[in-house]
Amino acid sequence: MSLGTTRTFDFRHSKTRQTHTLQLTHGSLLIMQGRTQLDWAHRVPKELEVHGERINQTFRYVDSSAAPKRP
Ligand SMILES: O=C(O)CCC(=O)C(=O)O
Repeated sequence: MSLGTTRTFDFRHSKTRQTHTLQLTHGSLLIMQGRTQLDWAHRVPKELEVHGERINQTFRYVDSSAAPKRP
């Protein structure tokens, strides 16, 4: 849940390197379900200038058995 200033949110697929970008506007609710957390990296990229404040509230279910294996 995003509250406040709009920020960019990026996804990059771990194998194909396909990317998606979206804007998290005030009141946005982003749900990452299925394999999203396993197959995609995500970030709020640094920006040179951000005007205003933003609060992000994240709820996570952590399933350690589904974690990717380290090489
Ligand atoms: O600030 C955000 O919306 C991103 C939060 C995030 O990437 C995370 O909780 O993993």
